[in-house]
Amino acid sequence: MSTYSAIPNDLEAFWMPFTANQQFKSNPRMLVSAENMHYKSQDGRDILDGTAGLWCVNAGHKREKIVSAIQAQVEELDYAPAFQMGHPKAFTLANKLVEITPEDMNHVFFTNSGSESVETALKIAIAYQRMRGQASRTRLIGRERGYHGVNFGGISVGGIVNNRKMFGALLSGVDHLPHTHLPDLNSFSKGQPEHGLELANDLERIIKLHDASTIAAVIVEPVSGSTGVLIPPVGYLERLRALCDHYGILLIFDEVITGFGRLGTPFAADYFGVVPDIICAAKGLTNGIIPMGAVIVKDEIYTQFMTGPKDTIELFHGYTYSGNPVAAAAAIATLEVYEEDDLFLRASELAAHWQEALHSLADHPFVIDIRNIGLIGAIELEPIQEHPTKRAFSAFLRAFERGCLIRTTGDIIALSPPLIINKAQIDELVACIGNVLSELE
Ligand code: PXG
Ligand code: PLP
Repeated sequence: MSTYSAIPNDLEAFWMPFTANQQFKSNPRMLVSAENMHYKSQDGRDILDGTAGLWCVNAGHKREKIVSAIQAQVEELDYAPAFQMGHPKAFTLANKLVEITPEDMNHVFFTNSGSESVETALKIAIAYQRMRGQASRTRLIGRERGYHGVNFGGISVGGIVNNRKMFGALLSGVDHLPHTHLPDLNSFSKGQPEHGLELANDLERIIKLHDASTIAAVIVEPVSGSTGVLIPPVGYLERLRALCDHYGILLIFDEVITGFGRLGTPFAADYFGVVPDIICAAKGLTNGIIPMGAVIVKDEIYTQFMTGPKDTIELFHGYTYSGNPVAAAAAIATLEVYEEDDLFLRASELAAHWQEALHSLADHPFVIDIRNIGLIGAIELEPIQEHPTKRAFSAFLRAFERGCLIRTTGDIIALSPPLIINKAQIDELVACIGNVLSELE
């Protein structure tokens, strides 16, 4: 058969995820290599990475330490069965990880993606309630506009209509909090918006409808990413935490995007000073290089499972690749890089510059909102009448032509560069977007 070619001559076989396949295949955009802050496109151009891949390459591309850890691991132990067998690196990684998680969150279940972390967290929550004698607590509460991956649990608690409407009845026993986007009150907010704390009280309405004794958990992204960067109003997460405590409901933070330094702290839980019962992580755990996710739980949850007979499996759940040796080696090296380069502080060092640079675009054509937190930013554009998403997607294409990788969702440009970005590169990214906005129709 054919040998590898950097230029595939037939694009049909690969059904691309979350992509307009027909459009892409008629005019493909290929990346062929990457280093530090840049991709190289197939036509040889350097592309400034404004999105850390898909919010995952937090330490920048081709980090030598991570590359060699992976190479060495493949040579030493390629695979080990995940069930009823162990290998040292999965334990080393779990220990290393709990050093940077909030206090009292010292137990880790490994998965292979954010979507799997979400399914795992939801299952643990329901099983935990049963284990502690609250078997009637089976309902799961998500939020409008939430993104929790693409598996059935995740799209059920998620709140993005296009991700849900094609896939039938989804999980039963799910309800949703309202989203927190209040453009009339909060547009052009810098950091946490002022208005909207009371939206957390909607949990009490849901509790009145279903009764607290039927609710296992609430799952939210501390900062919603995929839906176009929705930042929690001041006091909102604190209020959710207080209500969950009061009613015996577990609080799950889906930190797939916010974990590993995106806000200038290890996790968003640290940034907001609100500690959930369960954290879902993925992406930055291995710097995006090898698929891996993790679910971190409070000691109390793990301990509850460890009370039964010693020879019985406590949780009937796991993946062939849970704690995979190569992924574990990549994650250990990644955590070392974050530590050595102080990357968890980086977003807070850059936050003020990032905020000023982004908000300098406020007067550009079609800009209806700009919002930012840590090293996350969003520029919301006025949609073209009857053609939502078109204007932002055209910005994405133009930015790529001009040498910058941005992400768009709906008519929102979402930005999340690698944490190694410097101020000059922030200015370059923002200038690129400014030029693109001026060209838009
Ligand atoms: N939860 C959250 C909060 C996420 O952001 C997932 C779960 C699912 O992770 P996996 O690894 O299964 O994709 C995510 C993923 C984008 C974008 O540009 C966001 C994600 C994935 C791809 C693109 O908005 N988030
Ligand atoms: N489907 C079949 C038929 C399987 O045997 C397995 C795992 O053994 C799976 C799905 C689940 O695969 P994974 O553990 O990689 O999620």
